[in-house]
Amino acid sequence: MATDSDALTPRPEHRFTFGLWTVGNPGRDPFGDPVRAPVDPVDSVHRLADLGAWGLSLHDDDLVPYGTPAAEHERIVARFDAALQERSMGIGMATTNLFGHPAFKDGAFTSNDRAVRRAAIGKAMKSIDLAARLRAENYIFWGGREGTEVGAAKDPRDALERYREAINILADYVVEQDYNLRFAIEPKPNEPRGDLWLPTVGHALHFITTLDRPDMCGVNPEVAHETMAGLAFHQGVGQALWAGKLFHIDLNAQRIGRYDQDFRFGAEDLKEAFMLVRLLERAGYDGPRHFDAHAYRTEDADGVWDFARGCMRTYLALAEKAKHFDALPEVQEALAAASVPELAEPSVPGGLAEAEALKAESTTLDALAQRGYFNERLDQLVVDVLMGLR
Ligand code: GLT
Ligand code: MN
Ligand code: MN
Repeated sequence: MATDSDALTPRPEHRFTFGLWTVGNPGRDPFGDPVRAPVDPVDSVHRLADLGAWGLSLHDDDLVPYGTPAAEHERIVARFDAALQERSMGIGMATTNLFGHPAFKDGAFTSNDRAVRRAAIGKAMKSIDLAARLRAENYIFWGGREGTEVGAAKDPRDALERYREAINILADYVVEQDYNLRFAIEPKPNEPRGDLWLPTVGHALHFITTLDRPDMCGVNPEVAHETMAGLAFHQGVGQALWAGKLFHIDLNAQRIGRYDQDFRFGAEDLKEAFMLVRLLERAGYDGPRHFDAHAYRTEDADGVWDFARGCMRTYLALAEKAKHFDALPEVQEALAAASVPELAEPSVPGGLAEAEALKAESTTLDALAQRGYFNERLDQLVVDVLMGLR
C-alpha cells in the first residue's frame, strides 16, 4: 500500500482542526495542577498552520477570558482574526463555555434558577456574535453541566423543555442576525455531571426533531463520549450520516469504562478507529475533521505538537489503509461471501403486492439457517490489513 510520505502529510484540504483548548491544554486534572504553560492562541494558529491543519475551534472564553473589558476584547479578537487571515486558517466550530463559571454549577440552559438560564442564553448570544465575526461554520452545544446527580432535583421533562427553549431562541437569533451558522449538539453520558441530558447520539437526534428549526441543527459526536457509554462509535456516526445530521465530529480516543480520556486520535482501539475513518471517507464526509483531544499530562510544550502531528498522521494512515482494504480482491470476495452488498438492496421492492410471497417465504427458515456468513474471514482481513500483513 502507499505509505509514501505524501499520503501521510496533512494538508488544508483534509480539513483538520484543533480546539484552542486542546493544543492549549495545560494538563490540569482533578488531582493535579497544570504541568504546561498557557499557549497564546495566535501561536496555536501559526503552529497548526505550519503542521498542515485547515483551522481551529474555540470557546468564547478560550480567546477572550470572561469579564474582559470591551476595548481589550476588541484588541484580542482583532489580533486573532489577523493571524487567521494571514495564514488562511478557518474556524470549523465555535461554542460557549457554559460549564466553567461557578454560576453554572446547577446547569446553564437547564439550571433550576431562571436567572442563570437567562444569563446563559445571553452569554451564548454574545458568543454566537463572536463565532459569526470569525466566520465559524458550526456552532456547538455541549451541555457539560446540563444534568444532575440528584434525580429528585429536576424533572427530566422540564429540563429538556428548557434545553429546547434555549436552542430555539438561539436559532431564531442566528436567523434574525442573518448569520451563516448551523448548530450541532454534542452528546455525552456523564462528566462533569453525574448524568447528562442528551447522553448519546440517538438521544440528540430525536431531540433535534422537536426543535422549531430542525434543519438548522445536527450532531457533533465524540469518540470518547459514545465509548464511555459502551457504544460502538462508528454505529452512532453511521446513524447521524444516515439522518443527514453529521455536521461536525470530535475525534479522539478512549477506553470503555473510564473517565473522559480525550486521548490522541487512534491511541486506543485502532480497529474501531479504522471502521470510523473508512465510514467517513466512503460517505464523503466533508465537514471539519476536528480533534478534541489533548496531549498526555506527561508531555512538555514540544510534546503537544507531537500529539497534534500524531492525530493527523493516524487519521491519514487509516484513510490509506481503508482504501487499500477495499481495493484488495480477497476483501471484495469476502464482502460478497458475507452478502455485504446485498444489505444495500431493498427487501421488498414490490411492496404489499408481495404479501403472499412473503408469507410463503416465511416457511423457508430451516433451509436459510444452513448458510454461513464468513464473518471470521472478513474480520481477519481487517486485522491483517491493520497489521500490514496484506
Ligand atoms: C470540553 C468537552 C468537549 C467539548 C468541548 C466543547 S469542551 O473540553 O470535553 O467534549 O467538545 O464545549
Ligand atoms: Mn468534544
Ligand atoms: Mn471528551
